[in-house]
Amino acid sequence: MRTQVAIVGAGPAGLLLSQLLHLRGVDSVVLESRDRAYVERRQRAGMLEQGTVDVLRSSGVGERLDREGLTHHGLELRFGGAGHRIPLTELTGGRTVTIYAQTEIVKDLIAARLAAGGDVRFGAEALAVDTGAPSVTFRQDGETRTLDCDVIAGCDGFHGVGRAAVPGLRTYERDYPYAWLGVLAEVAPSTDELVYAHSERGFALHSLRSPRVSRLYLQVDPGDAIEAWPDERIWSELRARFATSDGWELRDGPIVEKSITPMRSFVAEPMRHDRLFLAGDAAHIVPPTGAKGLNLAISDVIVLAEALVARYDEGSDKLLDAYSATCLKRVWRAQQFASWMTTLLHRDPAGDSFEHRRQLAYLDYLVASKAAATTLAENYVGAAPTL
Ligand code: RFL
Ligand code: PHB
Repeated sequence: MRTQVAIVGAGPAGLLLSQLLHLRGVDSVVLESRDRAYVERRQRAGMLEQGTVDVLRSSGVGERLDREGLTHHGLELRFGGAGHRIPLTELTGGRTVTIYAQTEIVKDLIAARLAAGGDVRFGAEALAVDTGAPSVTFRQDGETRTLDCDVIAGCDGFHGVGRAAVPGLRTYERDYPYAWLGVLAEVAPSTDELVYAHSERGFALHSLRSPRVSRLYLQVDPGDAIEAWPDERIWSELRARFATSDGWELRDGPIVEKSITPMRSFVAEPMRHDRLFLAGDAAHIVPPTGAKGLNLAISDVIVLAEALVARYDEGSDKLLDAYSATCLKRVWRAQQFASWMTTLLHRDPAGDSFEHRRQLAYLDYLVASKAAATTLAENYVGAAPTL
């Protein structure tokens, strides 16, 4: 078997890369260890930067996104029993963010690749990558095969095999003493815009999926088992953390999915070795508070697709050689923002009251100062993807 670009992983990074290359006449094969239903159902991100929306549109997968995506012009910071709106669009020269679930992006991209005759293989687990040959050994239907290629794209997420093939990798890591319990509930959202709530009981986030489905998150202990959180306890804790002095009410409804995710910051450098290029969660993880993970994965593959096209069309390796440094600049900016926003909003489990007062002082400043609010807004909406 042979292709130009072997892509490991059918998450948003691998699928969009395959689509971008296809549109520019470059062949790829996508190898995905899970089955299609699993990758289409895996509940994750939902907040898209404008640059992400723009690239999905220009890649021919924006139709449903335009119909069903929810455009947002602001967000709410809630603390001390009151809500404060940060007018994102006003503070960023007209930029917006869009709520459209990662599951839907993945479905749209898979449908587009398959409709165009693309080779996306589910149940195909990459076992090893040879960065020099280059080739990927994978197992599908009980058979072990080798995919030869010009270039390998390691889009196989944090637990994939790509990163392990980079010798001399330098990693930077930070763990946080909290985790997120995420729930998907069949109930109309109680808010039009996202609510990031800081409270003495811990952080909570009210996000949305559609006019009838809400997505909510709760700061929990990283050691907590999901069994410790029956639905009733989740709703009562959410109610307590979102409570305002003006009687705002949280609507509840059936919880259809819930899971606990640890929080970490992680960067692996460089994002390239030989003919292997890492993209998305394979190379970096951000805590979800700043909503940057999916957007970074998309931005990596935009850079990678342009660089590969320059190589095939013009014979130039200049952009490929700059790939790692180009991506890492944006990655570190996002790391800084995500860890800042995380530590600003979460409760210190040790109950450090100095830390709590420091957070409240900064939150007061954020909503009182246009300069401070603009810093938050600019980072939240994200810069346009750059090459
Ligand atoms: P993915 O999505 O993990 O996809 C990797 C794919 O590779 C497959 N794979 C393999 N395939 C073949 N052979 C192997 N050996 C393989 N090993 C792994 C896996 O099965 C999988 O299909 O990585 P990708 O494409 O880099 O995408 C990254 C995003 O998924 C991630 O950054 C975001 O979901 C993070 N994130 C958020 N990002 C945002 O931008 N905005 C958000 O609002 C946001 N919220 C979140 C989030 C992540 C969360 N969790 C659960 C981690 C909220 C949560 C709760
Ligand atoms: C989501 O809708 O899943 C979401 C939104 C904002 C975040 C994290 C997750 O910061």
